[in-house]
Amino acid sequence: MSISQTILDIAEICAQQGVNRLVLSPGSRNAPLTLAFSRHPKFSHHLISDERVAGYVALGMAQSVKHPIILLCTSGTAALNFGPAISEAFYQHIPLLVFTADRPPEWIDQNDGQAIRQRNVFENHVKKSFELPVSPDHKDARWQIHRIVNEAIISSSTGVPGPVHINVPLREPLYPSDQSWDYNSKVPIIKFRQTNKTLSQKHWSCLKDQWAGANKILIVGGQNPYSSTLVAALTHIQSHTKVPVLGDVVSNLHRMTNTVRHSEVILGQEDSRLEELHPDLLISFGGNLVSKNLKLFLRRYPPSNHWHIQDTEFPTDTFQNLSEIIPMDPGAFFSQLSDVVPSVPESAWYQRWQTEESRACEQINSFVKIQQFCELQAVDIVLKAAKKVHLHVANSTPVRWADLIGIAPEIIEISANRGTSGIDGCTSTAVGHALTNGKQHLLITGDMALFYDRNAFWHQYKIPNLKIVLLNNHGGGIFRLLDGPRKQPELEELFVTTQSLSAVNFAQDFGMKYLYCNNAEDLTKNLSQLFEPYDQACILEVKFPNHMGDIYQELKASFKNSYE
Ligand SMILES: Cc1ncc(C[n+]2csc(CCOP(=O)(O)OP(=O)(O)O)c2C)c(N)n1
Repeated sequence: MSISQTILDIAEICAQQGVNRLVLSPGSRNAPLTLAFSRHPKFSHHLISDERVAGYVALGMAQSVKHPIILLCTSGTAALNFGPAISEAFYQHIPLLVFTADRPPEWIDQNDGQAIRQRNVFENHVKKSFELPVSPDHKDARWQIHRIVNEAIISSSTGVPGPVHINVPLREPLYPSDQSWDYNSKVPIIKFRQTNKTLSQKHWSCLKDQWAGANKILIVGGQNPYSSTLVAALTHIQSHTKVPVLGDVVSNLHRMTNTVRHSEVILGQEDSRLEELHPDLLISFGGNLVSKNLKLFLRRYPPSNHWHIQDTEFPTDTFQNLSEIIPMDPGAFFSQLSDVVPSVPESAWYQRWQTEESRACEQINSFVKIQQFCELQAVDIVLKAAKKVHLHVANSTPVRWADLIGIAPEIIEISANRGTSGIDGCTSTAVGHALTNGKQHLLITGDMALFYDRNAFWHQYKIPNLKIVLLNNHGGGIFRLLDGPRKQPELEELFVTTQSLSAVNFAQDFGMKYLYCNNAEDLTKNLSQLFEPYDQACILEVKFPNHMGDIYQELKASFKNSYE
């Protein structure tokens, strides 16, 4: 009984294309692919039993190595569980090569086990979906399979990267017996020669005219992985033209000087003061923004022109006033823009934003200092202590507190699942990062997000370079902050969904070092312990005397009255 040579060719093509990291989940239907990949000398693999976790771990790995990671699972609901991570990868433009083993097509809807409609099952959240022919040994089928695997790899990593799905119907036998296992190094490899996009002189002169016609130009960065080219280009355009650069906490511009990082505070002011701050030319790049006030402000005060820099053909009109799509890499665009637009020695507009920034920075620091121990203060203490770490912030309030406080240049990079803002994979994504490099990784997370994704540690891999700060307010604390839910009598039961778990058993289950504190002093002490080396991940659970609800209302009010 033998496994088709074409299945081995799939692994060989991936290996020769440099796609040689695999995250797989157990099953029988996927056994031929499992063995084809894991027996290949060039492959490394991680076995993760929970497919939802496997998806997010692969996402974190792909984000870290900036290269497609292979995901593999068996047929049935196993495949559906890749869905959440695939949608996050789609919106964050992260390359994943998703293989789902499947029953032969004639068995779908025939009451056969683990048989669901997998063809195109992720079509709304992948760049491309493919289904391989069920009989892979006919010469034309082999040619088609070779071509599809090459095309899928190219599609996942070129243009705007993203997830690509290959559904693989497989007949029995699924397990080899006395078969010689040879990879055919002569498999066809299709190379894609990436070009660097730029604009014609005609387009540059149009943009130059718009630039010249604008008095108040603003550059806004949404979610973006750290890029030294982009930081260098923006630093130059800012000093050359005195145009303010607003960087959301997930824009990874924190290692740039003079960026405006407290837009949530600055734009939380009375409306009357915001009028003066609105731009007439807005230039944006990157993905989602965390700051709600910034989004509302840019929608409220539409500029005459809005350029969005992103290598894509479909418009992302987050502020409802998009006028230009510039399909270029932002780093390349801003470095070329410096050669096209005139230098400006000084600008009151630039100075105004710098003044707002330093005032807001002072304001948030003094507000945090005088509070009783709470999540906001805890995040402030943690962020000030964190040095040379890759920071991961979970959705809900942790990412919002990080955005309000701002992060220091000592933070290597920041990651957050802001593509879809789910709380279901924040821990697994950080685990994926930590499994790919020796850097120190720090995750700041809420309790719902951590316990929801506790299977992120249900595997055999030790993660000594992962440190976790758990802000345990026993439920979805964010709902105690939002005007809508906090006024409902059902708040605690139906929105906060109060929960009683603490992390002691969690840490024990997964052999982690456990630390605990419930005040600022002990937090500072425990943080130095947290960053000590251990042979497994370490978790510091932080508890709070009271809820943040009223403190947050006070904070918002302080933004409004900041000029009185
Ligand atoms: C998968 C998923 N389910 C539900 C939600 C809705 N949601 C947003 S925040 C939140 C509560 C998160 O609680 P926790 O992680 O403890 O953070 P906290 O609000 O306390 O900061 C929920 C349920 C979501 N974003 N993602």
